[in-house]
Amino acid sequence: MRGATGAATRIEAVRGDLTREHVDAIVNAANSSLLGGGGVDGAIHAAAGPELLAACRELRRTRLPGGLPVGEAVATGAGRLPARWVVHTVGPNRHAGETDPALLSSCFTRSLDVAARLGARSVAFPAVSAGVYGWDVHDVARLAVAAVRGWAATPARAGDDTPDAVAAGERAASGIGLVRFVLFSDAALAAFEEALAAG
Ligand code: AR6
Repeated sequence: MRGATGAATRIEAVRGDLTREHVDAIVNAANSSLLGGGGVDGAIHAAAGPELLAACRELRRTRLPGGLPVGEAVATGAGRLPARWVVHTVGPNRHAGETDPALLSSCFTRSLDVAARLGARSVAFPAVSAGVYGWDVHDVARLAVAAVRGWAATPARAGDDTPDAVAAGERAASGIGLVRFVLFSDAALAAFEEALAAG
């Protein structure tokens, strides 16, 4: 059960292509430049069209001249995608020595914070960092499921206006009723199903 609304957040895993998801927000496994790349990032930019890259360039010019830090998240529109928004996050790159699991958990919780603030009701994630960035998909699945469950379960604390409490208030007031992990392979799907079944 989640916070003040008492509504449950459904968490599920499916096999599929994130670019075809009809949810309010899809999450992009981007890099700090936000200017595109391979993997799911490349697929999202290809399917969304030039509007997405233009929005990312604008973010770099205005709010993020130094790029998006690892573990953080930021939203743009979604161009031609069926989703309304793309939430861009940057996973830790194991090949660059970024092995702190808290950074990967943060990708999921910060993305949900951003999506909640937009008013999204459904959010779809890929297996952030499980491709080019070299994390074991089982580790990603465990961390992702725990992070989303923790996010959905954290209650707001009335009268507390610290940044953590404000974020908790946004979580509690959020209408995110569905979080879907969209996996590109049977092996990745199995890893997420195992993590979900582990309660
Ligand atoms: N739908 C769902 N999942 C997908 C799709 C898709 N269309 N395409 C790939 N995946 P990766 P990372 C899976 O490499 O490890 C980029 O160049 C893929 O099988 O996309 O966070 C960025 O610009 C894997 O399980 O992201 C960064 O430089 C998962 O998505 C870097 O790669 C994530 O793999 C980020 O690396």
